[in-house]
Amino acid sequence: RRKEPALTAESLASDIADILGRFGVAPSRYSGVGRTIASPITGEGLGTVADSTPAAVEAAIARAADAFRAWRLVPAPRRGEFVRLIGEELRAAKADLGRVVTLEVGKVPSEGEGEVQEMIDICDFAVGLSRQLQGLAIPSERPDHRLMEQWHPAGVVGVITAFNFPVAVWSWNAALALVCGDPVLWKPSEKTPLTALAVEALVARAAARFGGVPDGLVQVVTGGREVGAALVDDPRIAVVSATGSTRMGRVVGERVARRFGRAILELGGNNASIVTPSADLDLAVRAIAFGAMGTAGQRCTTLRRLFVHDTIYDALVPRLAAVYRTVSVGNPLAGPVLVGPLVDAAAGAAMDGALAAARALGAAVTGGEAVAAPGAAGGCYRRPALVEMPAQQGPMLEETFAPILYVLRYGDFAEAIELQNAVVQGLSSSIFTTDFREAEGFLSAAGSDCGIANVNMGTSGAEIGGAFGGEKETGGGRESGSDAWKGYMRRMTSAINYGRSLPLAQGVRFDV
Ligand code: UN1
Repeated sequence: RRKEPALTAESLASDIADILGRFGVAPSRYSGVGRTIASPITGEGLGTVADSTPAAVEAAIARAADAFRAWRLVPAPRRGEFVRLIGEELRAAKADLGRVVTLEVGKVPSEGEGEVQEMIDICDFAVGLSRQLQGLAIPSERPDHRLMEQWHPAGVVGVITAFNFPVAVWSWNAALALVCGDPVLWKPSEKTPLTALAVEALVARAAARFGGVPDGLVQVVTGGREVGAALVDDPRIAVVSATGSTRMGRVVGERVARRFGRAILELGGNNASIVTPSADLDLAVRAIAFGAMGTAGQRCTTLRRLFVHDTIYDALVPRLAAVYRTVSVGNPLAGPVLVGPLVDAAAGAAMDGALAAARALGAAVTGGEAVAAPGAAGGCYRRPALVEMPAQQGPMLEETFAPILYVLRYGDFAEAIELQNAVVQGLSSSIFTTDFREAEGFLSAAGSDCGIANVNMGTSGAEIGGAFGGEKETGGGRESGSDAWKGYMRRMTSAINYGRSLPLAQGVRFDV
């Protein structure tokens, strides 16, 4: 069905307009007066999207608050049926929506489609969950009493997402929020509103099939920081789920806390892997390559630090360097490549700056240079960089959103764990070992301090079934699977007296 690879600005723009048109997005939404949305592939415009005005944001919040009053009364399994229909629309649109992700974010096609698969998966998960939002029945200490808890919808959920997973992260939040009884108001990254408009249209299709979805249940508002701030500060928004930098999350967390709202924060990562003497190096090389170079290093879970035991350093690191020298980098539309563009020139400059800082500290760098991509001169392409560091310092302590892997030797296992935990971020981590003491030690309370800790695999590419998020400056939030749904509901504890007397708890006497 696909035409020849679209390489000119006009053909990219018409490609995306074609898909959005088929989804039913009104052309005025992506081709009127507004911000120009550039494709990272060519640096040229895909369309224009107007920022929501303050009045429009206010109206959207009000509509969402109204929708809450109705949606919270719909039985949860019925709410699940709506999410099931969203999942169906996503299945049918997987190739097209994946293509929109590729055009707007520059992801290689399999990763663009993989992101849509992640949305489908969380919809399936949420459908099942819609029949399992269970509370507890708790033994009461008083005779003829029952103690129980229920989970009720929390209210409107504001979802602020980043450019790098422009649709999957929304779906982790939205699929749960919708079955939990909460309307969803989405502010996508100002770099990626087109994917959001595409998803909004697919949700509208599902809503039409469902019938009776309250107006304002799922909405998109577009724009920059001010639009996000309007959601963050509004007491009608019960939960603010924000993904992005630690700098952004600190502001969001403080402002939501000031009004006693609830924030779910998924912020920076500086993820590490440890390679021990017993590791399967073939497996480790592939896992490290995908973790560090996949998505051009622009995942919050990207592998950024590697600690390699002295005794295997010379067996592993030259092999990795060979991969870094040869991995295919280029225009993801022009042919199969593993590494596509960085999101924009600023990301390239940040990468260059981090590499310069590492070199100044004495690092040896393989790769990192600009790559010319035929037919995509305006895109920002960089060969991933493998950076052998003399010590863990400087840029190695920061998250630079680019494909840079800092490598350091270690001597003993305890030192490796200490190095891995010695950063402010705490998202993901992994160990390569066939020694069960090391594997279990890494997963123990004295091991990795991250929200995610894997064995014999990389740091990225989490499945939706687990709770996703991290500790320390990663923000502490959990989204997606396991019991992350509880973040989208309020807990009600109830004691019920079915007797004829009034025994007080703790044996207190109060006889009036
Ligand atoms: C992100 O980069 O914000 O675990 C999310 C992963 C993906 C999600 C990444 N499932 O790498």
